[in-house]
Amino acid sequence: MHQHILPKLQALLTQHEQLLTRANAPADFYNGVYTRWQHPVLTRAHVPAAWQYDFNPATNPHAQQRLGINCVFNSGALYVDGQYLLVARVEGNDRKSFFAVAQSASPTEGFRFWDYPVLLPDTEPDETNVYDMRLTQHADGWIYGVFCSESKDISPGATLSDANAAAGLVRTKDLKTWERLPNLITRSPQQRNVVLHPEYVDGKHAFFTRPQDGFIDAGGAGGLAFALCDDIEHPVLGEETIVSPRVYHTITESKNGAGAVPIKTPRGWIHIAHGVRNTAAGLRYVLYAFATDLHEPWRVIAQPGGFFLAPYGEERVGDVSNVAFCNGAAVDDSGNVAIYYASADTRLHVATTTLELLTDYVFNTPPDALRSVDCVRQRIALIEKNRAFLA
Ligand code: M1P
Repeated sequence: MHQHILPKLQALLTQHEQLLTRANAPADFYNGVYTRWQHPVLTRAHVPAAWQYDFNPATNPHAQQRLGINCVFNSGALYVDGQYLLVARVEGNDRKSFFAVAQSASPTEGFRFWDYPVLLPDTEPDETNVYDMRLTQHADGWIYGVFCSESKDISPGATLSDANAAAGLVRTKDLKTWERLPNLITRSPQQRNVVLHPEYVDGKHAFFTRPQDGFIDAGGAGGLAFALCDDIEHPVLGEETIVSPRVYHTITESKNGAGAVPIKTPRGWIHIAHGVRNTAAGLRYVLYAFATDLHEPWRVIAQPGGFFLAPYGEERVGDVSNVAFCNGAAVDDSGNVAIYYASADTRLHVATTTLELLTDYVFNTPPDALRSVDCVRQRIALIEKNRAFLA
């Protein structure tokens, strides 16, 4: 029992502790590729009350929320020394996002935010919003965070809502002290969903990028790309080569983008990315997976057709409905993989799998046949193959 705290705030602390100690369990969903879990791993209810309420009865006699939290979602992820570390996107009621570290010894439950959110070095005066940090444990010894650094477009003719997206860059050894490096300079007018590859390529830092013409619209930009950087402390990217293109009448038609940091397996790098299509109800975001060559990580060597994970059940509904988004996965020493994905830009879930299952999925799922008639042929071939087993 805390002394001198209003009863309502005491009740909030008790509820919060109950939530943080709640057990999670596999959900009633099966596809043989990954396990979904019943409860999200982070929601706005996981954010400490001390971040939202003034606990002094003299200045907050009605126990009102002063700085509300709207949602917790897209999160970078690391597995270090038996601990799962998430750098989540937390959004206040004021629409501004910021980063906060949550930690657990379990991939699926018990995540607690550290005492304070991350205060990034304030080196970009025009920056209004930051979000979607990808955490890369790089071969150079640093942990890098690459995130979207958004600023208002103040060029002549720009409307009130026009904005510019750039890739912000920080590095740290402990997720506590952050060194901010300059925002990436790329040849694209807008840049979001940038991921630093964990190994050097041709002796250089290598990035997966997503060139785009507009803040929201990809425009003429071709898809998820790859580029090299000569000097990480003055990051200017060279030519961006398309790795995973947008394709008509597929899950990537409107746009796509890199998600989690590529996962190394004996057969290749496995990528969990997102693809976007348009619908009468707005954009639909799903996750898809592919593999690239171990030595030429820009070269796709396996591309399953369709989505890997799409919003399911209650995941469909939230602030931005029909969105599944991933910017972090953690792999433990035994090859267990925790894929952290957000639903509807509102809360963060986990899907658990293994390197073996992911590899099977990526290398043995048929590619998209691209035309309905060929998709039916593909399915008939599967049915024919199964006849002997079902007779
Ligand atoms: O609202 C869905 C997602 O939209 C953006 O992704 P993209 O740049 O591919 O359109 C991001 O802002 C992401 O945070 C968000 O979840």
